[in-house]
Amino acid sequence: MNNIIELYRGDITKLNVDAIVNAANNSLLGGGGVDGAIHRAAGEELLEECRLLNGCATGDAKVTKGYNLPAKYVIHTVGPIWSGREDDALFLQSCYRKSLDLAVEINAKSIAFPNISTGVYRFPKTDAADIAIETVYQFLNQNNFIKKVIFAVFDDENYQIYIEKIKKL
Ligand code: AR6
Repeated sequence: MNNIIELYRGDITKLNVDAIVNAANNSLLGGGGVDGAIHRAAGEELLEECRLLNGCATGDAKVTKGYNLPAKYVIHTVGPIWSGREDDALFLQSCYRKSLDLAVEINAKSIAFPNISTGVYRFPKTDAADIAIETVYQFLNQNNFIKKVIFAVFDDENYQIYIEKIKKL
């Protein structure tokens, strides 16, 4: 498992993988944070394709091409805005799970995730990391199609959290 899961520190838009995951909002029409960075790097055509998707429910995922990105595809998922309720965790888990399912559907063997919901959406970072790692780990135990899963961490706090947790896998 250790050679499938990888930790990368930096900008997810630079990664040359089959699919990168976007932490989007329900409109899928762009925003700040990683969403803004992905739209800027992919170019205008990404927004044009997103307009055809009619948004996305929280916990769900939809795919577009990657346009000017090195990644072939962008899987847009919508994390929960942290509320403190129990279903926050279920929605976040669903983001990872549905993104992985979609990756298999589009034949993506390598996928990179940002730390969904841990920015503007304020999901506690340690809990979010537990959910992300656990969901990916479980998926990889049941499915051997995906050969590389990269956790792309951008901020110091997430980096420290992930490095500790990944060591223990
Ligand atoms: N590469 C990788 N990770 C990044 C990058 C990057 N270029 N830029 C930021 N991050 P956020 P959310 C990390 O706020 O909490 C948007 O406006 C960042 O350090 O981007 O799911 C959407 O349109 C953090 O750990 O996403 C939504 O409205 C993580 O990405 C809303 O924000 C997620 O932070 C979604 O909020």
